[in-house]
Amino acid sequence: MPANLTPQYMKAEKRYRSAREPVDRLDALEEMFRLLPKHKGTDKLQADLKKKMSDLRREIDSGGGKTKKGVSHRVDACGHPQVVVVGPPNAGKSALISALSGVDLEVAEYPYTTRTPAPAMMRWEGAAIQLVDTPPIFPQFMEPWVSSLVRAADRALLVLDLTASDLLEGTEGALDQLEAHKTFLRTGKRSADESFPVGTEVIPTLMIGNKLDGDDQADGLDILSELYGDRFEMLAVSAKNSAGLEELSARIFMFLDKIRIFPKPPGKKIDRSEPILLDRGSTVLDLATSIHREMGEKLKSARLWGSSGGTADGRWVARDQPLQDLDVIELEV
Ligand SMILES: Nc1nc2c(ncn2[C@@H]2O[C@H](COP(=O)(O)OP(=O)(O)OP(=O)(O)O)[C@@H](O)[C@H]2O)c(=O)[nH]1
Ligand SMILES: [Mg+2]
Repeated sequence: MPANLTPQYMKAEKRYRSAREPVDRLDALEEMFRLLPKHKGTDKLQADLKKKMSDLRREIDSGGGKTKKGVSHRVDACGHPQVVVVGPPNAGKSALISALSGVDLEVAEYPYTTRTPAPAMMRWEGAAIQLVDTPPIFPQFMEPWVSSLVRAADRALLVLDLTASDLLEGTEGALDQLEAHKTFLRTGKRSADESFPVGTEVIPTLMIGNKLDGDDQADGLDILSELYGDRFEMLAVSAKNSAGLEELSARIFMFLDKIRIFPKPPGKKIDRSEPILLDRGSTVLDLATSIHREMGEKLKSARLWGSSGGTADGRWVARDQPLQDLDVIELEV
């Protein structure tokens, strides 16, 4: 037992030992983990706590706990595109999401700062995109629900610390853990002649090299490009000094392959501040249905102001009219 455990830690441990319900035991374990000094001497204890927390979460998720309150790890995107952010510990996932979204997330220099998924909305030219922060993936350990989050998302960002001495081990470890849960990350779509184990999901992912401002980042970039250049498109950024973040925001939007449509209520002026995002190839009817199913059923026709402007602006179009990025539509029901 490491000597430098604090009285607060011992108190949390006592609470753990006397707790009966899995949720209470988990709560106490999480507090113990938070209070545990993180250094080499506590490596074994850290791993032991992580394993116990993971077992308990599994037990609670499968109905073993009396109450599931507070332990669901699903994140509702509320109709917005969802991009999940994963990677090894300390890569700067939370710092990057904070910088992109303006939401204040916990950032710290020790690993495993983030414990539960945290949504944060980023905007790119008015388009709202939900980013989801996740706990780190270690080469020997990943919260099992992280892979479910990734599989449910539209896209993923794999964030890496370009200055890390264990950059390769951390990258490979994270990819291996996800693959063990049938979740394969890569930038391009799956090609027809590839084979994966049954049930594997391929999640379109950008590789993000973070800490571009730090020492030795150039070596990290070279290593990643050489080893993963064929599998991932890579962007190098600094969450700390915002280098590359504008390009990254634009790239995330393009990567989602969405179009922005501005719905115009009849009789009102055109307002281009809050677009609705639809899949490329969507029609007027898709727009109506995305606003409300009943709206789709009742839709008669629509007026369209094209993104490129012109004399036909405000013309009547049919329900099956394909939409273009930045079109303005007035729905007639
Ligand atoms: N130099 C530099 N440091 C950064 C940058 N981004 C994050 N950091 C630092 O890296 C450490 C880890 O940042 P976090 O955002 O907590 O990393 P994380 O990936 O969310 O970590 P976990 O939640 O533990 O997985 C903190 O000390 C940050 O201040 C960056 O762009 N440059
Ligand atoms: Mg974090």
